Amino acid sequence: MAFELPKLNYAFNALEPHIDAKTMEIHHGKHHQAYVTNLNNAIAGTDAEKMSIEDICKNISKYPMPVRNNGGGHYNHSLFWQVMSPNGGGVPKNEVGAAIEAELGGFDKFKADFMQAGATRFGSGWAWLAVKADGKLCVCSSPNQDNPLMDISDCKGTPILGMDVWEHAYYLNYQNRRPDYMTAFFNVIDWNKVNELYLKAKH
Ligand code: MN3
Repeated sequence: MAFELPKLNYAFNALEPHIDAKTMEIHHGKHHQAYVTNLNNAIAGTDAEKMSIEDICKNISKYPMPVRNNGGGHYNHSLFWQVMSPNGGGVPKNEVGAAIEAELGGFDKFKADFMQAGATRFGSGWAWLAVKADGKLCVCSSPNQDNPLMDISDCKGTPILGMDVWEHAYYLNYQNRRPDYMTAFFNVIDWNKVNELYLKAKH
């Protein structure tokens, strides 16, 4: 069973004005689709065809670079679409919100650290909120399409929130203003979904 491009739960224009429809359409239909197509080509005829994308990421050191880049691209974007919503934004009042207060110094400190992770990621990559093996939250970033699930990652854990800071995620609307895009991203974060992923990752 080949990997497939997941459908979005909302229209391309649903995240406007924070993320514009054209960016969403190209990002999902062209960029993510290319990761899926290239991943399927890279694993054709190998055991990875029978594995979940999570298990491929966890064992990524065993695979050649095209699997790392495109498998990461598929996993990362699949998460990215899910953690955004037209009804998103605000400050979480649920379990993950409590954990951010207790473990990351409060929401404002978390937001500053998360945006700093995205701002200081030179070139292309991702900022992450992840649950570490000890069940505690951490904020980090990764280059290219790497992610905290990968065995080669500097920061390891289960990602529950990912922010794409590749230029293709924001350039049409924000040009070089990555900080403006990151500020806008906070207006579409679906904290209900992040909480769902948090509770699942804790067990
Ligand atoms: Mn992207």
